[in-house]
Amino acid sequence: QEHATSGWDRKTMRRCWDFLDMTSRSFAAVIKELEGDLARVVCLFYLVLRGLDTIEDDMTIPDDVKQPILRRFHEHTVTPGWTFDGCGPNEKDRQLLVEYDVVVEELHILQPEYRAIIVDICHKMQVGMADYAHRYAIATTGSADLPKTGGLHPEKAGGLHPEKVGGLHLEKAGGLHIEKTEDYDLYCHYVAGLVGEGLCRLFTASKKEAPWLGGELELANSMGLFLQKTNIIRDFREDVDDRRFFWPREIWGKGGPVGDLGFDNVQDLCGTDTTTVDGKPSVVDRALFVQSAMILNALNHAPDVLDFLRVLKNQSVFNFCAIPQTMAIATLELCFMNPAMFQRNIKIRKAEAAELIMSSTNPREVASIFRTYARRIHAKVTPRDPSFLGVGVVCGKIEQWC
Ligand code: PS7
Ligand code: MN
Ligand code: MN
Ligand code: MN
Ligand code: MN
Ligand code: MN
Repeated sequence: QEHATSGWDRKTMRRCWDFLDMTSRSFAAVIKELEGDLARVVCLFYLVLRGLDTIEDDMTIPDDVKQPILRRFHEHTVTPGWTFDGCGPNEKDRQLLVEYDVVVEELHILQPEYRAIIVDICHKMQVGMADYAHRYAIATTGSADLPKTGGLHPEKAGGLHPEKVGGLHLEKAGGLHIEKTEDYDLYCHYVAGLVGEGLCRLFTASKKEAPWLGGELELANSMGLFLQKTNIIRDFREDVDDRRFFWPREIWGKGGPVGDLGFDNVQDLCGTDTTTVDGKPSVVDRALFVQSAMILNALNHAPDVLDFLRVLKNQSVFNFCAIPQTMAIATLELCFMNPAMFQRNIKIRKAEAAELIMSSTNPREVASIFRTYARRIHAKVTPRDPSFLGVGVVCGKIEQWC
């Protein structure tokens, strides 16, 4: 049964399993452990979104080239023989797109109900990615015609087209920047909240989870946002070096949650000056206060995560959902008050990750892991930090959760 639904008898599906190992550091193991046909279905879902994300991430593709590829990706993904070799040589997952026809072929023999969910989520995500990439391209070419941000609703945000904006020809290479906290949440909804929604719909379609799980959009969104925000916090330096500014100015700028201690330029958060003048916090201290505000913003999703995990029935689905979440809270604790995060990529220790994988087996255990990390975060926050009270409140909520 397991063998039949995993597709090991087909050359194309074997290549897809190879690509899962090649493109995913964290998800490959938990996806392969999913029960029955869910392993293959989620593997293909992952590869479709990984393909799309590889195009989004490639900052060497100019906006006017990237826009039409992103906006038609849901068509390409079901077009027999479609491949793409336009990614730069440094794009780590470019080979997946070079041989993308194997994913297309497997999607064609997938049950139509599963395929429809995958294509629908892909379509919604590509629109969001294209709109955000394009908004940056306009901002950096100096046009005053910056699209209105806050009002962009996921369903309505399909209307921007490169050639239509102020008659500008956009040659600038890619990049991305976010101004408002609500734009940050919407971007994260597109690239991760929608993944949560799609996964819940796939779980429901497989009959391994309740019929109503596919409709739990709010909690599914929080599951994605908690992972995505953690990734964006940890990868700050790498992303800034690549011209990706995900941290909203509303949080790191002056007059935000850190008030006068905010910055004028986002790059300045990487400063290493530790001198205090007339008792004013140093650059390093101010950057840590901004970091606290970002981590507090992410931690606010933690109660939803614990609520979500409580409703799952299937053990393999539980492990798949829970392990990335416990890794995420451990990563937030590692980043909290850690100035090294602004200089290089920091990662939780192998032994700590192994311990988390082994103990993320049921809702009570996961809540206890969250409690442990919440306490460690609470113990590190200083009363001088503008997020002091907020961190205390959310850590209290996590500790009280039962
Ligand atoms: C289908 C498992 C479980 C209800 C490629 C899993 C990149 C954090 O910065 O690879 O590119 O290296 O570290 C994943 C909800 C999505 C959200 C999003 C699809 C949880 C394209 C994961 C993975 C929902 C956009 C990968 C969101 O991080 O990033 C499947 C429930 C892809 C989940 C991206 C990020 C995922 C991400 P980077 P990573
Ligand atoms: Mn990426
Ligand atoms: Mn991306
Ligand atoms: Mn982009
Ligand atoms: Mn990242
Ligand atoms: Mn990465």
